Amino acid sequence: MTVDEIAAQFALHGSMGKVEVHAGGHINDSYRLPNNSGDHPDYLLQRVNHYVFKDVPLLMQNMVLVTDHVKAKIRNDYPDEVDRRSLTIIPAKDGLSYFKDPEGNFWRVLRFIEDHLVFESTTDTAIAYEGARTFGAFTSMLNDLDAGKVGTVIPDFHNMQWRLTQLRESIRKDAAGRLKEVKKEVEYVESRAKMMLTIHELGERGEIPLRVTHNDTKISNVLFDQHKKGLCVIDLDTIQPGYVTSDFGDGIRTLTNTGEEDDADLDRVSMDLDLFEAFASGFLDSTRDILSETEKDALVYAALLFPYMQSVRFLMDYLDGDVYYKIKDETHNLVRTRAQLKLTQDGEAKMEDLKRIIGKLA
Ligand code: GN1
Ligand code: MG
Repeated sequence: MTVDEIAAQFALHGSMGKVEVHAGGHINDSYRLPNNSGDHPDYLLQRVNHYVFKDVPLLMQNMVLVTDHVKAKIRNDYPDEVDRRSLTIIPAKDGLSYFKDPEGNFWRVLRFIEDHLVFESTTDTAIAYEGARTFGAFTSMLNDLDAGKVGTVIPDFHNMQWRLTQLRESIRKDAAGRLKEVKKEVEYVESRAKMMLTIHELGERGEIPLRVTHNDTKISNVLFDQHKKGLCVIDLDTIQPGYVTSDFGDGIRTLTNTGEEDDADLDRVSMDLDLFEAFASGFLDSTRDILSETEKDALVYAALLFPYMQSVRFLMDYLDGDVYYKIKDETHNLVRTRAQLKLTQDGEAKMEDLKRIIGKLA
């Protein structure tokens, strides 16, 4: 089927212009459907990657539940801007939230949010603050949505215990014969394993609650308005039950790094304390009233856990022979592992500062 034929399966209003490829995102494919009728919106058509997301109907069920919940809150605070501050899922003509084509691909349509800005990364603390505040507001709006009603899209996604078990399995198999190159990295990972299970254990003991979490809180998953104020959280694919530390920790991991996620020059990789403070401040300004003291105390561990968990995931993929992440060349996963370990080590060296900043803000 052509993209136009697929678009025609959805309950769209107006008359659609020529389909345009919409850049951004490493996992799904997106197309913008411009509307020639001025009184109807443009749409965003997306093919959801069903290799990464094994149960797309469940994913879409979560997305409907969460967007309905969030919309009801936004309608209260911003009655005129509901469609700009939350995602709108446009159903298929048969009423389902997705369309499955004859080849087995899953498609969905969202209302396109006009005049937005996206930041792939930033060194501007005001943008960092706004992004974090917007993610935190999302967490807050979902505070009263029972996590038991939301399905698990990727089992054990942020389960550190399971990630370590998987890594040890990959070490044992040494499928790609690369273990000899990563002895130092494995040693470091093992030396920190106990500390990195702190959050997992708090969760197991029920001391931090399961919430509905986003699980991919990079700054490019917030849309901003023209005044650089946060508008709307996007990319709801990984929403599932989790701990608040996931959304804080992955935000810190992606935002505060002064280098790249896969920087080969480790001297460039460090945790920027001003960006850390800006992110923590924005996140806590919108979650302070809903988080427990134990959750707040756990945030500082999340700042180390997420670079560490990401290095474990890259290291495992390197040992497995590059089966999960797309790579540029055959050292890519090793370079990524080292960069994320450097970020972990730098965070660890700054632990007292991180604690002081969170203590002051919490
Ligand atoms: C993947 O493709 P992207 O950037 O949204 C991964 C994340 C990792 C990230 C590392 C479903 O996310 O968990 O943190 O790469 N998503 C999945 O860059 O595995
Ligand atoms: Mg994503």
